[in-house]
Amino acid sequence: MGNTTSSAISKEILEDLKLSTKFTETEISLWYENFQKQCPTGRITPEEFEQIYSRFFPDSDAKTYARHVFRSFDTNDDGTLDFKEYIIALHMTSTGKTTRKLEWAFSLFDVDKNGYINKTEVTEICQAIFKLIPKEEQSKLPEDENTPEKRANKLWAYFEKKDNGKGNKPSTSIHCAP
Ligand SMILES: [Ca+2]
Ligand SMILES: [Ca+2]
Repeated sequence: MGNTTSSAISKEILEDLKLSTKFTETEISLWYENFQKQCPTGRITPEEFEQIYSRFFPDSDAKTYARHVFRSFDTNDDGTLDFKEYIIALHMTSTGKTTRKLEWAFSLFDVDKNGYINKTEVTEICQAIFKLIPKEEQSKLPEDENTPEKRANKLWAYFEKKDNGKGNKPSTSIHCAP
């Protein structure tokens, strides 16, 4: 076994992640090792991410949704997920606090990343989510939300009620580093 061949995680990233996720140093280091094994390049491409998602949803089309999720976590917009973005994603979708999850949900819906959510964006995400639901289960959905459009209308009505229809901005900024 060769030792010290894999580069250790940088102190700066480690400290940063400890602060923003509350994962322990050991946890982060372990994930880093795994990440490097699975992703020797240190970056996850959208295609790789789609494959990961497809494994979770073998009976449906997870591609579109995976692409949106990928975009929402690619905070520096370089078209790949690096280790830091990946850990934040992991944190957000598993153990994240509700407020954090809301921030993430916001960035998921804000397709063009302009800081506002419009109805087209809500419809787009609802369509992507619908593709995750296997056909036979779609037919069992309640009458008022059994199509992406109905679901989007419902969600949009909820947003409008909250914000008097003036477009929706998050109360806290989404992508600001500590
Ligand atoms: Ca990135
Ligand atoms: Ca937008």
